Amino acid sequence: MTAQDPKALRDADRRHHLHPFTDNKALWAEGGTRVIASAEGVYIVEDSGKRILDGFAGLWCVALGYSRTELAEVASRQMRTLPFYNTFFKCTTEPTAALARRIAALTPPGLERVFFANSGSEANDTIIRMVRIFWNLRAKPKKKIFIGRTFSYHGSTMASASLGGMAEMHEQGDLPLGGFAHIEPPYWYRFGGDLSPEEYGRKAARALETKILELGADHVAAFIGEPIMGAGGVLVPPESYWPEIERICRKHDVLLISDEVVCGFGRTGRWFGCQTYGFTPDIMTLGKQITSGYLPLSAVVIGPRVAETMIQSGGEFRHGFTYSGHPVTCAVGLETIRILEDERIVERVSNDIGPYFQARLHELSDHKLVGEVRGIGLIGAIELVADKATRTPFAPEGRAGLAVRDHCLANGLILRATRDSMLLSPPLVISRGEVDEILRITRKGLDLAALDLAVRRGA
Ligand code: PXG
Repeated sequence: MTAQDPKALRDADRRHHLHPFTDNKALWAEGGTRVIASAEGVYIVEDSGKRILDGFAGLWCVALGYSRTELAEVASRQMRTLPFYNTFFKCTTEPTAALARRIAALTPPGLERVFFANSGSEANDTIIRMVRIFWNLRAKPKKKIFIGRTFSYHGSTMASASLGGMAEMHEQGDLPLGGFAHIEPPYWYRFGGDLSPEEYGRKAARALETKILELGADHVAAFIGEPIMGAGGVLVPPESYWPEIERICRKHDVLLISDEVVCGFGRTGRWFGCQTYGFTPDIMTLGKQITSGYLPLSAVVIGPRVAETMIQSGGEFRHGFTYSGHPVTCAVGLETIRILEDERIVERVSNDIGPYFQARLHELSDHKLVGEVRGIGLIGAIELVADKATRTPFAPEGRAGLAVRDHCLANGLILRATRDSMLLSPPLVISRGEVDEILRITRKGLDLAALDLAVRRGA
């Protein structure tokens, strides 16, 4: 089986590969997998040679695009110097310690201690364990419950999927586990009614206080949220939301966790989403763009309260992964940060390409399928509705989104559909011309989907 033998390759995939987040039966009935053979800049290339603009940065991760040979060179050099060593038995490696120091310098003051893992899911699992240890050490062993939000995604392990609020995920594996609760997300367009965004932001935040009081503050360990909810639909909170969440967490002595797996490393125009929204978490989850997606790496960044309690109390932290602080992934993380800094990419997202992308995206508001356009920096969503005046969603939910997605793909653009919101998070290095191409294809996809939907409705 070689790259020249596409049929054998697809056959191997069909017989032996169980795909994540996929209906593995329908997949083959619907024509099977597409083989991505290579990539260049912001484009992926299928084995047929077809080039597709990746409006989704792989899976929210390929910040620097696909052609950064510096990252490959750093990985290769590190593999030849020290391909692996563990960080368990009083050992460290140069890239591991150096990356911990870089992350501590970039994150808000006080968040200075870094634990490494391989995925966002593992990092969030780690946080659950860590927070439980923290409250036990603080002699508040009843503080165990985590509060998350409906629609949110924090990972796929049993515990991180319990933190998340996706009902379809909870249906599988009898989730959530005990000790997890959820509140409404700040989704003004869907739930805001007649309230202004700012009024609604405060109301959505106060759902946290209501839940804390219902459970009893002495039972609530932490609240977790993404600054902007990504996979759940790019839910951009009103400005009033996070300051109120922070106030409520402090008032009730509930730890505040910012899951920055999607928002981190420049996506929103600051290094981290919590900086964009002006709050200081006790703990942060980092992943994805930390290596521009070139290798799997995640990190938990721990603020002074939790870090000092855990460290000063002494005793072993009986938790870790074989590849925690892997020298090759950490070297690639360091190089990613170097490039982001040297090329002033985060500033560019804030001052130049981000505002340009948002302005062009908002031009789609005039389309008859588009109820709301929302976003900041290089993250955005276009929400489709059946009736703009009444914000009535399509029924059944999801069909319109898939129609737009499929038309865009056929015309050379990848974007993602969550319910009927089209999500975009292109590589941070995207050019204005490539943004124009995203918008040209998206408008075409919307026009074609509108025709399909009109036919189905018999219009
Ligand atoms: N937190 C957030 C906010 C995420 O978006 C995770 C944690 C888990 O990371 P790992 O590395 O364990 O996957 C994520 C992951 C999608 C999609 O379709 C999004 C993610 C993963 C898979 C699919 O948007 N986000």
